Amino acid sequence: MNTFYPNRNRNRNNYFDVIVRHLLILVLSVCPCIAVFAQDAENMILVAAGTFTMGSDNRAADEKPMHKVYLGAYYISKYEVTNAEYYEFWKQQIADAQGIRKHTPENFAHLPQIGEWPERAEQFPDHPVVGVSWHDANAYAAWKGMRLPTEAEWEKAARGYTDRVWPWGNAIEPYANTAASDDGYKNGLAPVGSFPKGKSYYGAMDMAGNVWEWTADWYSDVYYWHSSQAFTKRPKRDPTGPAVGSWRVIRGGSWIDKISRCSTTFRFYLYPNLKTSFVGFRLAKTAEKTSK
Ligand SMILES: [Ca+2]
Repeated sequence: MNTFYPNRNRNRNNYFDVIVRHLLILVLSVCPCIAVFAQDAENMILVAAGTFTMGSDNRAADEKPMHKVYLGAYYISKYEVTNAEYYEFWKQQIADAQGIRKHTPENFAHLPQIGEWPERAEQFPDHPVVGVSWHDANAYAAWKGMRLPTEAEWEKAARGYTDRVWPWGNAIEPYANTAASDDGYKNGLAPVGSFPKGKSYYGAMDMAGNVWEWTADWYSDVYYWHSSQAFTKRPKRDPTGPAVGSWRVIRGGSWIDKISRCSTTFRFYLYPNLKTSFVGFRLAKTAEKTSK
């Protein structure tokens, strides 16, 4: 009797382990993005649901006016996507008849501090990936089971609930990789996270400088004005930008920009198929709703 029950319990535990293991394999095979996201969870920041102030009354015309926007909970990358991370995506692309893989970053042989692809993935693994189009960024995000942040999500992650001019506060500080010569990375990219004092309210790194970051939204110079008007039907919750456009929004400034273009509200734009040495991206993901 004394030995029977322990054995039976052990068998029961073994059955339980087998069932759990098979269930896990089944779930992961149905949705591999769950596994990928789990690996990245530590580098994703949860931004709690709530209202924040979008835009500025004191700066460029397309940032006006300040208006309240509500966003549901979401995750945003702590860091810009790196060369090493993008390489994992790129190497499993299937090459065409000319040997060219889809979503290949642009080469910058004339900029040895950035270099050619894929050599720079090994040479500068922790640098943000550049030379990627908006379409490349979206393809990578989808591969990771995520997406690009909306312009509203990007701005909230950069400034928090306060009207910070820069992610770290309102005073100009050398806490970002910009065109300034005293930031330690003159004329080139910095490894992501090189400016810990420059972290945002939520702890996101390099939201000012290093590389501009693609967002999901189309650009419109009157988008903020339109969003603030009571008569429009623009959603005041989780807005996704204009319905149509020619350019995609990029945010945060870069290593070639003055710090004035690296503020939390400065808006800029680029044709989505362009691949430049100063635009990269970070990822976002909608947080699952918790049941009440
Ligand atoms: Ca940046």
